[in-house]
Amino acid sequence: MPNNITLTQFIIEQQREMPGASGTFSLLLNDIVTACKQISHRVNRGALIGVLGNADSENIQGEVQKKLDIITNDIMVDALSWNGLLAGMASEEVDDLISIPEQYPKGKYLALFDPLDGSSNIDVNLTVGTIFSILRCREGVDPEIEDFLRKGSEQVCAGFVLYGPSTIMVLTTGHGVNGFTLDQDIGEFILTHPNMRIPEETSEFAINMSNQRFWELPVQRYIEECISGKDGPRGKNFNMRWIASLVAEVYRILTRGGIFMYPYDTRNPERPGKLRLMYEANPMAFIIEQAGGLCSTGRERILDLKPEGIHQRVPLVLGSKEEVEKIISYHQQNN
Ligand code: AFP
Repeated sequence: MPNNITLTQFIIEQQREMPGASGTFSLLLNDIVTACKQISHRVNRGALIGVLGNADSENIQGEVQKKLDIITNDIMVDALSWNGLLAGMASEEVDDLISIPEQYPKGKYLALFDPLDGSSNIDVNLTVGTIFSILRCREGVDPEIEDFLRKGSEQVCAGFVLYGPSTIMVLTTGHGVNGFTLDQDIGEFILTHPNMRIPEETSEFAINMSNQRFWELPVQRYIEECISGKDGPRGKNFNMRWIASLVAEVYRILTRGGIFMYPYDTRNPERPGKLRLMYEANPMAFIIEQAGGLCSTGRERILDLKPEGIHQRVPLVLGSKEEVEKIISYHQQNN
């Protein structure tokens, strides 16, 4: 491959190594890339084009939508509707499944996405991102909810794009994790972070400490031990980060290790976590595991969960292997 490998070249090369691959997947990925470039442009222009602030609507989660939540959702849907590669879509911002318009042919994949993760950060000019997950679908059918409700282990591809100081796409198709930086001058994503691996050991955690009183004992114990630092049972000092943007937290963990938690909390038994299985936990779990980390609810592997609803929420613990294993063991000891 040439020195400056574009994302398209990379995917085509990967497909050539897979016997029987038809090449349609690289076309689908191209359309996701096009959508994310458009989103990157809108996010970057911000106040100059009047896209900041709230819209007058709520999503199915009861959260007030930002104008950019709606704009970015429309960009994704428009970019992916026409190509004949998808059988259907689902978005964190849309209550129902999204059908492919009648005038277009249907394909063999399903796309699920959170078009603008961390959007509460948008008005304060912090990092946001787009998360996506691709599943295979029975061919020639109008997909029903059951076609979407598949375990994360069945994903064929997952990725996210980070709109930060640089725009970076992180991608897995089940053969490791690679990162591509958008070269704004030529409009192409270039492979800049090949074969990303999470350091196994770390001393950095990310959790929303304002929820501490609602956590279960295993998480209370883990955080208490981290905070007691050198003098505590861990015998070392820990650092803490909280960006309130999953894409940014996961990118940091991929780069320098660490652990992220949005654990089960006792506020509402109907809502066992904050983050959504299909749009956030599953794609991030696929990426994290492919980079050598672990991803769990604290009790079960995320990729093994049988989804019960398209907008289902789950507790999420992800990051460096040793730390996630420790939290899982604290949950086991507490049972
Ligand atoms: P928004 O997209 O509504 O900003 O939520 C972001 C998010 O789903 C995830 O990216 C963060 O990790 C988490 O929520 C932040 O939650 P807190 O608001 O509790 O800090």
